Amino acid sequence: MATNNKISLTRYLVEHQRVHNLIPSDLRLLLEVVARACKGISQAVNKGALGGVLGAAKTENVQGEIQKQLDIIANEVLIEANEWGGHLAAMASEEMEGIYVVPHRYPQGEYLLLFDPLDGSSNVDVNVSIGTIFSVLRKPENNGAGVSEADFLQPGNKQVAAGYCIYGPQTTLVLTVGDGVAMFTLDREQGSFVLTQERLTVPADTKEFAINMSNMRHWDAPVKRYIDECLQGVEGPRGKDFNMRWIASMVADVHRILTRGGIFLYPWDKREPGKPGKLRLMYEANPMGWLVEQAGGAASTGTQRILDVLPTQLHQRVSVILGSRNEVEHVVALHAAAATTDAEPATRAG
Ligand code: P6P
Repeated sequence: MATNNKISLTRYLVEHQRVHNLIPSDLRLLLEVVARACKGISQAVNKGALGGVLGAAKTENVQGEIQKQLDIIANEVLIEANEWGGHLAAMASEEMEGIYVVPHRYPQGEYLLLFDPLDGSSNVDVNVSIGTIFSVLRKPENNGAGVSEADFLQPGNKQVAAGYCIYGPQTTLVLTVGDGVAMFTLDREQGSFVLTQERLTVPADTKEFAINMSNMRHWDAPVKRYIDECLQGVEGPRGKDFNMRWIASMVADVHRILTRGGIFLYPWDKREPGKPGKLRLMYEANPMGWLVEQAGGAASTGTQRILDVLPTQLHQRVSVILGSRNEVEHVVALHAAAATTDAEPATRAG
């Protein structure tokens, strides 16, 4: 029988454990369980109306957002899949106010798992791609004391693994363990994730920006200036025309950027001036920021590298500007110039 040259997720992780000594076996097992849970979520999402799971639940999440039935289902799938394995001490989710400590009937492990179980879920009812975002941290040494929320409050540069699974025309898992970014496509006949791209790289330059333009009047000056210069096109200071995309599903917008480049912005705006942004640091910006950096891109709040932000709250939000490195650096330069009102950065064409 011809041996197919397909490399499964399991083989990729075993080789990263054995050959590159990059990941311990517990982390490999954790990632395989997360991937299996994502397959289960994909099945539920793909059923759509036939599964009777579309539409809103009768509850709100910790963010005060109406939960979709699939938000709750995805959250439960991830909890149930991961709580018994022995590699986790606790989990945190966009859909749960506090942390979920692994019950004492199961062995406690050395890792902390954070996730947005179904990001972009408002799109599920209109059949637009959505996804699961996850981040893995090590549980800090705490001399045998129980795990607490404070253990989760680590900057994104402490992540040991991060990824997402996008539920679209294909179900695709995108993952980093610190050795670049790999993409795995679900082979539904085999029921396994197969390596389809070993090392994703984000082009350093782009002509495509992703932002919710309806918020333009609320943005801060540097973001307004950046978008305005993009809209001026080839006659403007950038000397080139730009395209715009906004799927309103971070997983889908980031997947496009990892695949062909671009810049994604969800900046602070004055609708809720007390909040630094809409997206959450711990289980959206940090994992996506690390993936983009591992693919050669950049991820900034506008004034700071996202992965260096020191968290103070589990569900805190952050301003997000990520994607093609040169474009992100250009937006950061506009923020720096605005901070020193007398300095004006030369708007770099190209
Ligand atoms: P808006 C989805 O609700 C989400 O959290 C991200 O996936 C997405 O990028 C953003 O919000 C969309 O926000 O304000 O454009 O609906």
